[in-house]
Amino acid sequence: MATNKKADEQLTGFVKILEQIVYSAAELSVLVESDSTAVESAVASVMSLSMDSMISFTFSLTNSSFAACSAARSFSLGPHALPIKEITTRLSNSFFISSLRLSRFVYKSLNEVKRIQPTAGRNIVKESVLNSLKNNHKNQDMAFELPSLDYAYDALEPHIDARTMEIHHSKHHAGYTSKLNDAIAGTDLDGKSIEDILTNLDMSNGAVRNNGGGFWNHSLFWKVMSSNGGGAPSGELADAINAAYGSFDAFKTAFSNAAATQFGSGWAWLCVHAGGKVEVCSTPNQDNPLMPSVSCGGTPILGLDVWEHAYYLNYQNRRPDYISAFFNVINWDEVSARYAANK
Ligand code: MN3
Repeated sequence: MATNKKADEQLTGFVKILEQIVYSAAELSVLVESDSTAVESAVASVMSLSMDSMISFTFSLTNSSFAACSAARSFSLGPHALPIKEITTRLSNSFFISSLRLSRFVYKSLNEVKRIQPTAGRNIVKESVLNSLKNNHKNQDMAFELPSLDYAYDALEPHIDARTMEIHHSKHHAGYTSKLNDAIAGTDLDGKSIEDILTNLDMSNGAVRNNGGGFWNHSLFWKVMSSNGGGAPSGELADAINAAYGSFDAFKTAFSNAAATQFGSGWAWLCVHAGGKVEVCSTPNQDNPLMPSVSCGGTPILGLDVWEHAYYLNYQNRRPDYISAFFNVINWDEVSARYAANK
C-alpha cells in the first residue's frame, strides 16, 4: 500500500505541473489573440495518452516550449521589436524556467510511477485537469465562456469556408460572449444559466437580449454542424418531421424558405414542443424561440445563422446557395439527441 501512496503522490505532482502548462498555454493563446483550439487539443491529447506516451508527450512539449521561447526572444529583441516585447520576454522566461523544471520533474516522477504502478494515470490526470480548469474558470469570475469547436475551422469546407468560420467563431461569437458577461456583471442575472436568463428575459434589456441570444444561438449552431454531416434524420425525429411536414423534402423546403425570407439578419429554427411536435420558424437579429413573446416557441434543436457575416465572404449576396450548402453539414445525430432530450 505504501508503494501505491507514493505513486499517487508522484502523480499529483505531475498533474500540478500539467495544470500549469495548460494555464500557460491558455494565457499565451489569449495574449496573442489566437483561438483556444490548441489548448483544447493539448488537453485532449493528454487524456488519450498511456503512461508511456505521456513521457514522450512531455518531452515534445518541452521541446515546443524551448522553440516558442527562442522565437519569442528573437522576436522581442529583433529589429521588429513591438510593444508586446515585455509580454513575450516575460512569457519566454517563464516558459524557459518551467521547461527546465518540467523536464527534470516529469522524467523522474513518471518513471517512478511507471515502475510502481504501470496502469496508473489516465483517469486521474483527466479528472484533475478538468476539475482544475473548472475551478480556474470560476475564479476568473466569468459567467460565460466561448465554447470551442468540435472540429477545425476548415472542417466544413467547401460548404462553409475556414476564414468565415474563424471570424465567425473567434470574433463574432467571442464578442457576444464578452458583451453578455459585461451586461450581466453585478446584476441579479449573474450566476444564472443562459437558458434561465433567456426564458425569463426582460425583452427591453437590449444588451442581454442581443448578446445572450448571440451567445446561445451560436453555441447551438456549431454543435449542429459536422464534417460528417448531411443526409436526413432517422428514427423518432424523422417521424416527427414527417408528421408535421409530410416528408423530409417538404421540411427542407419549409426550413429553407424560413431562412431565405427572414428579412435582414436573423435565424431559422427547427423547434420541438413538449409532446414531440416539431415546428420551423425564424426570428430577427439574435432573438430565439426560448425568449418570451417571440413569434415561435418550443426549444430550438437546429438553427441556421442567416446574418451576412455567416456567409458573405464565400457566397456574397447568394443566401439561398448558403442555405442549400448548410444541408450538407447538418449533424443529424446531434439534432436527434436534442429532440430526444427536449420533446
Ligand atoms: Mn453569427
